[in-house]
Amino acid sequence: MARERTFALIKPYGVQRGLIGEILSRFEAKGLKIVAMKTLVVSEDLAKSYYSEHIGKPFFEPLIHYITSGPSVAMVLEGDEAVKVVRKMMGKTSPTEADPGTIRGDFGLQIGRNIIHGSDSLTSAEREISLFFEANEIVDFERIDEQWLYGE
Ligand code: IDP
Ligand code: MG
Repeated sequence: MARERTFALIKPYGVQRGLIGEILSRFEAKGLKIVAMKTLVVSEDLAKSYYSEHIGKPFFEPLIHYITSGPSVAMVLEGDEAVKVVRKMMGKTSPTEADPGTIRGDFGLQIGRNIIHGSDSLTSAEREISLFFEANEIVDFERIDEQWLYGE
């Protein structure tokens, strides 16, 4: 299994609905390491680069409007197969299809008001991490429970 870093963003409605702590505690309890994190209001320029894969789709403009509408919390999460693990913990894109027990399945109803984003591949993770963080904002450290999480 490969140790990976992935990018996650608690979107404006997740912040406004007071779900930052709930979401972070799920990631921490899973064993993922939060190696970088910040609160920011995503600018229009950043939003357009971040969601460039969706340019031209009918939901692109509303998505940009939503993501820039208030503070978000950006983070880099590290752990074995972190990209896949975070996607599974988030659940399907549509909150009405996402399974109970997943973040989207538990805390929302509308696809246009998703409360969280997670990178869909290692390539996207690298791209998104570099859009939101400078290299010196990402911290290498060991959690005290790592030998219990990963073995020797
Ligand atoms: P993902 O967030 O599960 O990776 P993407 O297809 O990358 O899903 O879509 C990015 C975001 O765009 C979604 O989180 C959602 O907020 C929004 N979105 C995707 N599809 C639709 C749609 O059909 N209608 C409205 N918003 C959508
Ligand atoms: Mg996506």
